Amino acid sequence: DDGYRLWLKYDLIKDAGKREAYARSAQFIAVSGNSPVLKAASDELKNGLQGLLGKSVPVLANAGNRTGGIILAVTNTGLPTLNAEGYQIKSQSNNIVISGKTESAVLYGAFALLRQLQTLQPMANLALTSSPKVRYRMLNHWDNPNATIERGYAGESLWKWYELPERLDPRYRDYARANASLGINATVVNNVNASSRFLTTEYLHKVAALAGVFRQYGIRVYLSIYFPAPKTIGGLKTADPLDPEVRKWWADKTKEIYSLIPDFGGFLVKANSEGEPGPQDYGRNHADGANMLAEALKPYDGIVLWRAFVYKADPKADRFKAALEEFGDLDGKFDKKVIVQVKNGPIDFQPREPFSPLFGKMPKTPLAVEFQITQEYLGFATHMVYEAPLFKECLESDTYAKGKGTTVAKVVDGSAFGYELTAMAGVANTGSDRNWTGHPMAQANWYAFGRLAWDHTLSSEAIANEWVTMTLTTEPKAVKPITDMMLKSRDIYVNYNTPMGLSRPWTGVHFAPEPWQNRSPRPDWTAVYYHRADSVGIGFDRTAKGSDALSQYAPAVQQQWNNPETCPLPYLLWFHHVAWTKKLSTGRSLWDELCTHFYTGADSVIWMQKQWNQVKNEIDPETYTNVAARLQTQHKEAIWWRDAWVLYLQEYARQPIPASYKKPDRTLDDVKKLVDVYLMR
Ligand code: BDP
Repeated sequence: DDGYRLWLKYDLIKDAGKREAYARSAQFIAVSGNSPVLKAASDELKNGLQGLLGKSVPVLANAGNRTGGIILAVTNTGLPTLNAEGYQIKSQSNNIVISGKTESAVLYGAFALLRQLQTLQPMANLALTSSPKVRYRMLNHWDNPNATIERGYAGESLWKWYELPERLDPRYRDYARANASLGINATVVNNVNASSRFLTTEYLHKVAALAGVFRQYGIRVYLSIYFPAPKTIGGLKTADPLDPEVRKWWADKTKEIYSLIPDFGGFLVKANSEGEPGPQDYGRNHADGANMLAEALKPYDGIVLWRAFVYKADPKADRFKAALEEFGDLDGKFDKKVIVQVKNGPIDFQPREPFSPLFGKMPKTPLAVEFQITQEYLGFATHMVYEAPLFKECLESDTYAKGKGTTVAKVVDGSAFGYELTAMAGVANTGSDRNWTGHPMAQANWYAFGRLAWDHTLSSEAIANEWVTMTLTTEPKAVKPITDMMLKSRDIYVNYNTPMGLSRPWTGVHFAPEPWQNRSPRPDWTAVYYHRADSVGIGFDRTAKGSDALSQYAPAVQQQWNNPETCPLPYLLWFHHVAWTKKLSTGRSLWDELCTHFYTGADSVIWMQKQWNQVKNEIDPETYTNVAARLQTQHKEAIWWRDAWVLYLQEYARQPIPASYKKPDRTLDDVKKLVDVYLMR
């Protein structure tokens, strides 16, 4: 198995009894009309059932008096609780009726029914309803025109720009199927560090060709824009968002886009961020920039996603505070068509961050949460890190913005402040590798993001269970150990990589440990800026005595995190500079506690290897060997991380490694030499 089919495998169900029972309820598929979306739904059902049941199921235009089949119906009656994309699957007069108010809803229902079968759930007396909790469920591809992917670890871009628009790689359709199976309905096809090229007529035709494939699966295409495009491709002298000519240029360009892509989704913008130009270059603010684009989109059904990932090169500033400092005052100033897209944490997709303080602080501005699915800071495509617990940790964090229980999820899904536009974005981990994601287990992260974007109340465990059952094995005795290791994998990674609130211990490509890194064009691009180790202790003081970033949170949150005694240990060093000798709630000193995390983290990878060994006979051999080898690398690198940290920090802490742990059998210099190899050009 080369992994290409993802979780849509549709292999024959082994249990003949089950197969026959299912087959009795799936004797035909009835679908009226032949719209492309409904055709996609019935094609998927037909192919899926063929595989799962081993028999061909006819597609009829009308069920007539027949029973024992599956009926697809777009209808407005009898579905009061569903939103436009929600579906119902109901056993009715000896048929299974999949209904929804739109064609996309029915398509999602078709995938949901297949999932029932793939996970061996009963098919009798069905009464399932489900509506997505957010409206825009998006992937952000950081793909460049030259086919490279920023922070991509699974090959090149899926989009073959030089072949488009004439040749449509069959893979585009499979990509769309996979997304639709999760309910993902939006895709930004190019990097946020955007090239102007995508707004040229030449490239818009290529983008339109992709949109043509995705449309059939309920997916709209979006573009990241280069803010100065009116200059670079429009020949204007300025890109000032208040300049009438600039505004006209965007209005005309948007018109052109919609003439080629009538259901174009809108623009994603990274501006005045990490060197990308933006409205501030002209003395304007983020709202001025976003509102100009919203005005251009006004005649159409598109939106602007304006990113809040900003931090100025101020040597005295705390980067943690930057986004709220720039965006807080703009609350209420954005056009109705604008969503501000906020990374889950205040810094930058670290293995563990507290939630971004923007959530809860911008009641009048719809905020989307942006997660990173690609494992830029999570061991690339080599380390196994199941990300659902990371996503959930953020979504379930309590902002206390409107009293207890105002979770980030409720801010994002609009229930807290009544946002009209709601969105969740994930930076994609897909690429041209045959198995899409490089690490076979990383497919689960794409899956988990999509499922949570649809319904953030699903548990990490339920999602892992589904994914393993659909993708790797239906054997319960194998599903359990794999799910176990997935659920623990994120904490294991954090333990050897950035425990207790450490962050950003690397520079460059974000691969090798470099906690000693102290030279860079700006201080917040060094590692020492973040951990602040000295002879007394370690950690970033963000209390009132330090940067006071904590004051950006609601009082109830501050209360918990302000005091090192009550601050949860996983966040401790995010907010406090703690003495090496300080006794913690665990009974250990800070130094001993840190060592314990580094050592247990690295040792836990051996536990993961054992879990994986156990399931050898239940897993496809190619996948088994692939993952086993990656776990070997992961173990080697986990020890590398551990050694780098303990040897480096020991120079400040001047404490022995706890007696229960074996001292590293190399010196700090040895580790540094190893890291240097990865930094060579
Ligand atoms: C950082 C990545 C960088 C992205 C940036 C962003 O290292 O490649 O361009 O985020 O989100 O984590 O804009």
